[in-house]
Amino acid sequence: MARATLTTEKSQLLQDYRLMLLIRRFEETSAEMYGRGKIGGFLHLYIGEEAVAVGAIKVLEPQDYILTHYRDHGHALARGMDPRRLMAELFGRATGCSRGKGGSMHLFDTGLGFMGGYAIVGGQLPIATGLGLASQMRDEQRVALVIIGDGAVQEGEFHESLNLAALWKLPVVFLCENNGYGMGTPISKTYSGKGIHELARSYDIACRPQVDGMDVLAVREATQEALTHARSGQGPCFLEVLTYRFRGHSMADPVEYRSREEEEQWKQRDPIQILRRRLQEEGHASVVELEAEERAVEAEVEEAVRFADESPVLPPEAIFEDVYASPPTTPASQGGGWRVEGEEASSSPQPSTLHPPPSQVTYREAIRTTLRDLLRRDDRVFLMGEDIGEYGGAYAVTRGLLKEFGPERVRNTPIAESAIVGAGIGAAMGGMRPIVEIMTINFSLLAMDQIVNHAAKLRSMSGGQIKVPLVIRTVSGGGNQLGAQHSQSLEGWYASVPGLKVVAPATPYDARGLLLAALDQEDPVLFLEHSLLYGQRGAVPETDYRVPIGLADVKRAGRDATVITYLRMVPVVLRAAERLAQEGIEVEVVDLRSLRPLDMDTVLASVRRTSRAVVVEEAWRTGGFAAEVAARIQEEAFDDLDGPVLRVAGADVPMPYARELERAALPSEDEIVRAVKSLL
Ligand SMILES: Cc1ncc(C[n+]2csc(CCOP(=O)(O)OP(=O)(O)O)c2C)c(N)n1
Repeated sequence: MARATLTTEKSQLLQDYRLMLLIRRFEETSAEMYGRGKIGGFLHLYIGEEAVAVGAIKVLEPQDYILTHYRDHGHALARGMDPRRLMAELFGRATGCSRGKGGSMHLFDTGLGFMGGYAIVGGQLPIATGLGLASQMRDEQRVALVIIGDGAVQEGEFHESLNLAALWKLPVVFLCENNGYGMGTPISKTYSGKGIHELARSYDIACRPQVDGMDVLAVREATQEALTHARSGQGPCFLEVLTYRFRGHSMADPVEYRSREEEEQWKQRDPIQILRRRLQEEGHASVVELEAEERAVEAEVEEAVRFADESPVLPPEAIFEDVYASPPTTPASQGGGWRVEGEEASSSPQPSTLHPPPSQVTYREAIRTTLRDLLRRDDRVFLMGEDIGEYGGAYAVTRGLLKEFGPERVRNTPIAESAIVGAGIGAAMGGMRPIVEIMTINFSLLAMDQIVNHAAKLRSMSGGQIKVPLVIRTVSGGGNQLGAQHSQSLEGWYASVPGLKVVAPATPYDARGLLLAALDQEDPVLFLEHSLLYGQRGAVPETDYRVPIGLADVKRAGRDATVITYLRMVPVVLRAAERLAQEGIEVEVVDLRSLRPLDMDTVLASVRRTSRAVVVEEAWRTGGFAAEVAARIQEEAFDDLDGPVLRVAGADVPMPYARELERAALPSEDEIVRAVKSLL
């Protein structure tokens, strides 16, 4: 028995030694390749910290997840990533682990549960929390190990994520590589507390403070304990591991902020030398054996360089691949309209039959009923947001759903927008179909990093490996005297982001159809609602119909001018069109319904027939989405136009409170009527 333990220990220690050495040689070679111009961008080396990656990652189970930061080469190698694919990624080659689209800071290998390197400090924390949530909800026994630097602990996302993980007892292990510095600022100048682990303790999270990160066995033992704790359903664990990077923050760093003596002191505790000594002193390996390992590692890294060097780069047209996962929305210039898989594209300029006579359900009820249907039919669907439970949502959309589905599937969250969206992203990556609610688009700015830098980009950065089927519901626009911080229309910002889909239903029928379509997507969808539409009534079939994402709708036919609009401005424009009709002017009203993808085919077909275009939106005029639509019309249909493309938009002011002033800041029927007449 003792003999078996010794053998196991020997082979494990030798494996650790070899892996740490592989990381060291890989990094030294990367630095050399960087110097030769083979590697671009930043390059953050892991030299000195090898024991942390190997100690922590080797004890994970194959099903566990790892998320880390931009100093990720060591973590990827420790998880078993092929050094050839890693070097090829640094070289920007098609054979790289992220097809050359991620680079050094964004390594991915979902087959290994390696869910990415993230270059936004702290950005991976809420996502790891979401993966933990998915694991818990699916009863999978998977732990998410999330590695951060000490620099991340002052980010809001750190606190939001620790709190959420602790509240919901999620199987997450937070590992902080405390190497004493952010880029060049020591932690003593950025953190006023006593020890980083105290932050975790304040959320009642089990902690292991000050683990010796230069000793692979100490890291291994601490991580093992943390994993057992997390896997047993007791909630997250926090490890603070003390380590040191022997090189600069990146290759560009001359390291002028710390003394050579300090560096020398740490180098005395070189983790590879510590392990080498132990292997020799305890009789696990002879010098001959160790040298054989060293030669093998040398050869492996050389082979990685050769492989990377000989690998091709993706062709330029491949930049358009991996942006969206769902194929549905391809420009159907061949056939008109935008197409959803299995749906016929509509090229009809006729008003659709989609807006039946006023009756049955409100816009709010249409959304609520659809959420209920989705929850009933698919176990993967769950709702998450502030006050969506007992309170029923700030706009009462989710009222009653908690009672029917319980707190697991209708989850009240803390007021923590970043964690809500990030956890949604992680849960989506982990196989769930989350629908998260952000009370208003104004508050989405607190989650903008998660929406724009993460949800939208993960697929591309991972070379097509990650899918984020997340729906984010939120309310846009004004008209309720809620002042500047609750009333803006910011969707144009999101509509400019590749990787996101943005939809904006104006009718109960479109709301149900677009929500059902949104849940079919494998991509993140921002689903916009408007508080002044919630009471609007319309007929809504209970069937499973879809309103294709990326398909506009002609809400009124006309020959004299086209007015293009969306969301709350649709009924306003329709009323203006009614008035114009009384004067014999027939306006065609195109409701975009989707801002991204944008159905320019329907817009252009209409404009080509009427020769006149006005774009109406509630958002600020400068840089608004109407500017994009107007630019596209003049680029693509200039010769068909009888006049300039006009815009009627919100005033360029923060939304004022007083009823009369708010009215003055929003587009009015009168302005729309005037704009159309000015073209005739
Ligand atoms: C949100 C954000 N702010 C700033 C930066 C720039 N930046 C990159 S690395 C870094 C220091 C991070 O230090 P730490 O988390 O301790 O990790 P380490 O580099 O020491 O491994 C900073 C400020 C960034 N990438 N993201």
